Amino acid sequence: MTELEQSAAPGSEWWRSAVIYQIYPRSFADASGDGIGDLPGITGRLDSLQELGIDAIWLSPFMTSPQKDAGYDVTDYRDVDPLFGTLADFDAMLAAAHARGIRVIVDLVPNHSSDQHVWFQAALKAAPGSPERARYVFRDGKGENGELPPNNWESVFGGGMWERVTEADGTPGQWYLHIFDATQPDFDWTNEEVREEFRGVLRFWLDRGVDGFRVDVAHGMIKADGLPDYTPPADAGSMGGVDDVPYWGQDGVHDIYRDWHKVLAEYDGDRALCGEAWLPTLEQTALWVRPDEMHQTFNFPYMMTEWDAERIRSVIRESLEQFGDVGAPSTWVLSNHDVIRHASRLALTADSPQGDGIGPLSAGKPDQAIGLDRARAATTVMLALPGSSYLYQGEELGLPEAMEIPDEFRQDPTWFRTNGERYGRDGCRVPIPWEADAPAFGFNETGGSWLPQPDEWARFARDVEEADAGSTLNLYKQLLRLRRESALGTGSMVWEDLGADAVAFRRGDLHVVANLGSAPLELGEGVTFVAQSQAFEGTAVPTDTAAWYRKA
Ligand code: ISL
Repeated sequence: MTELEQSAAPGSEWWRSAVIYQIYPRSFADASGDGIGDLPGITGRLDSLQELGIDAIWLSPFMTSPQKDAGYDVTDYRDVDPLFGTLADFDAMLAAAHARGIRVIVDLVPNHSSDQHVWFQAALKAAPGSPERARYVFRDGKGENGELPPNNWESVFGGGMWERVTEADGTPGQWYLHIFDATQPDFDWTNEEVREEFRGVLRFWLDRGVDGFRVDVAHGMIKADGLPDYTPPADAGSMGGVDDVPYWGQDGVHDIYRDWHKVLAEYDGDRALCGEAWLPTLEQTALWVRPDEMHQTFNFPYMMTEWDAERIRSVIRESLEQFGDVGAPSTWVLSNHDVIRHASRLALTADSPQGDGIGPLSAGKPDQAIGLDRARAATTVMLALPGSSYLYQGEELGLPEAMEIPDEFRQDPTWFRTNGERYGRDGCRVPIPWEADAPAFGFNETGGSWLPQPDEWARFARDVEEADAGSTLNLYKQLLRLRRESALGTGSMVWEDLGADAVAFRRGDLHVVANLGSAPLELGEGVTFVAQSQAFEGTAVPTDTAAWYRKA
């Protein structure tokens, strides 16, 4: 590698450099004690997030929902589900966050609603061809009596993408499309009524004062004309194939975001849209953040990069290029509520691929110590990169994936739709530990927890880690403080060549290195360490370790 300088696209808006902490409301803090987290629980724990040193929070959905997909199945986009509290609780949480200088982004789920949404219920009662059906994707089936689905698409959660309805007169009827669970019918976004409804939803939350939206399935809202058959290539993996997939990344989605961009621009304070668009290449991903579209989009190619120095260097380099070309910041993310926690994922082997979750019977479970070392090193690199970083609740504690959840507790629709062939995502969604000696590790006062917490999580509890100078929590706090002091979220970086097994670059006079090789990496004389992903003596960086340092 030669000396190559790369910059984050310039601009002063907060979202270009913010560290945004994802709260999964069910599993963060439970004030009501019913075993499911809630908004008052979040309000009560905001001080901990302020101490952590993040800039903003993103809340996964808390709107009214029958919870068939943990809230990603909404019945009322303008209200809070009683499980999580009330609109007044939301306002109180928002005010309390703002009072601490923490911005708030809410999750918006526009690709599909719940099947319990009034619009879908009306569509079921209405006739084929009616305006009620036209808000969703209803089609006649194939075959002599319409008994076959309209095409061969397969749901992300397993099984087919179509469900047949029974018409009002009791006869088997049309089919409706659902990219995800059958309880999550897709809207028809070519319908102006749907567009107008969501402009209203955006305004509802913007008027309440939210700083932006994380937009669910931002690559799926438009389907190719004629809904042609499509079979993903066998090696597509979790990122999908690179070919033209008729339900992902269709050109028409961009018109929707250009429209939303204008809605947000009517408001003060740099409100932002962040797209959840799983695209296999960075070139495609960057299309979501052209200047008149979204402000950020998740960098999933970065998140999915395995623990390999060459691949990590190259995905960082390409991210800065591709996002920079359209004037957007790159985002960086290592964990969220859909993937195996990175403290486990980064130690997976080819025998235990990522994507299906890990459960009691999974082969080749990751080594926890190696996973945690790598996770801490990966975060130490990530928080030094120019751009905006996303953290997922619990990663600041070094939480591993919960791998031993008994089957009877599982709730992810993936588990049910594949008859247990894929464990799904429950393992990264377990309520997080706050106090080692409290009921449910301080998640609430009753000890209830919608997914069981592993006993070993006592050692990851926040109070234990607060008291331990070498804990993952104190590493995160230190990195976030230094990142803020040195404004690392903006500006340029210069790549350094410290060998094939290193990821190394410089931010001004601050050097960053991660050693992914099997031998220690000697940095030589005159080095002063500012941060180490795990403590070591001398100037040789151990395997699976990262550091920030200055040179004499
Ligand atoms: O597109 C994919 C693979 O190519 C999927 O990973 C998909 O984009 C992803 O599962 C979407 O996730 C989001 O929407 C789901 C919800 O279950 C997830 O929790 C949410 O993050 C349906 O709303």
